[in-house]
Amino acid sequence: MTDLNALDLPNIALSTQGDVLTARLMKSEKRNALDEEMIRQLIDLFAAVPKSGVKAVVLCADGPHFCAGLDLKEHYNKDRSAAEFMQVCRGWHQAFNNIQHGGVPVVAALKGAVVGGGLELASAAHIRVADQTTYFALPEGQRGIFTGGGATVRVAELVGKHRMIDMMLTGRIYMKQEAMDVGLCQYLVAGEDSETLAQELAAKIVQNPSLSNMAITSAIDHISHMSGHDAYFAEAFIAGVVNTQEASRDRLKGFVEKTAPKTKPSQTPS
Ligand code: 1HE
Repeated sequence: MTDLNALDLPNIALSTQGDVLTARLMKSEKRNALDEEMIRQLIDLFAAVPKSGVKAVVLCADGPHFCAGLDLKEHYNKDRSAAEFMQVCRGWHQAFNNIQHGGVPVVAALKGAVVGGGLELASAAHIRVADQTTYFALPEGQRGIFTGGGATVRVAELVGKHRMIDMMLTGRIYMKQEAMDVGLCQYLVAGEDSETLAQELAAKIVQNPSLSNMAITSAIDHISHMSGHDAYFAEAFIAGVVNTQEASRDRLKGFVEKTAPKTKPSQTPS
């Protein structure tokens, strides 16, 4: 098992409750903008998470904003060449691929700005919970730059490429119910606390067998990029492994013996 506390993460605070790790971005003085060092820390953390025994992660941020995207000051001051920035993007891709495909569910608790690279980071999480302050934007067009952290794949998948093009061309901001409606987040809480619901969801998720969670968080995305022919084969193969796992036997027995809960809406009036 990898000890996450042994990692060198000066800007990400870690805490664990049961099987859930909370990873908090701690650069609120910069609105959690992503510089090369923060990306290095995200790469290291999410490479280690699958080997740590953690069963779900809540990704959240210190301060009023989740993440202001690319560190524009660093980018300006370094005056990078094309080749250098391409390497920066490869680091972002590595970090966010580690988040999305590590096999451990990641729930992002969002607030304030989730913009540019901040939205790229959030879209690598499996579940996004927004609060009333959360807003989503891709201000790259206005800044004279382009997305480089996977948005052309992940954000385009969430909202559709035509909406993404509009966001980048016009700087359009989505928030609240409209952000839900276009698919930027799956949950919207009434107040200004997305973390409580994110923790509740994570606590629920860790009750599933880890192999099921790994298949759900990784296989669906991989399969969606395959041809139909290959996808059916891959799905059957994964289901062959997951649906016959030892951890599912008791759950199936519970259904057969009528002790397991049924899948139907709660009787409690809302
Ligand atoms: C930053 C950054 C940053 C804040 N890089 N330093 N991202 C953007 O275009 C968003 C840029 N940021 C903003 O529009 C605003 O800062 C916020 C709306 C996020 C927050 O506003 P506010 O009033 O709460 O804070 P602030 O006073 O603007 O920022 C506080 C400090 O954080 C300030 O530094 P200070 O030294 O003056 O105290 C800001 O300069 C600093 N800060 N955001 C660097 N992004 C792989 S390609 C990805 C491409 C993109 O991500 S494009 C989107 C870039």
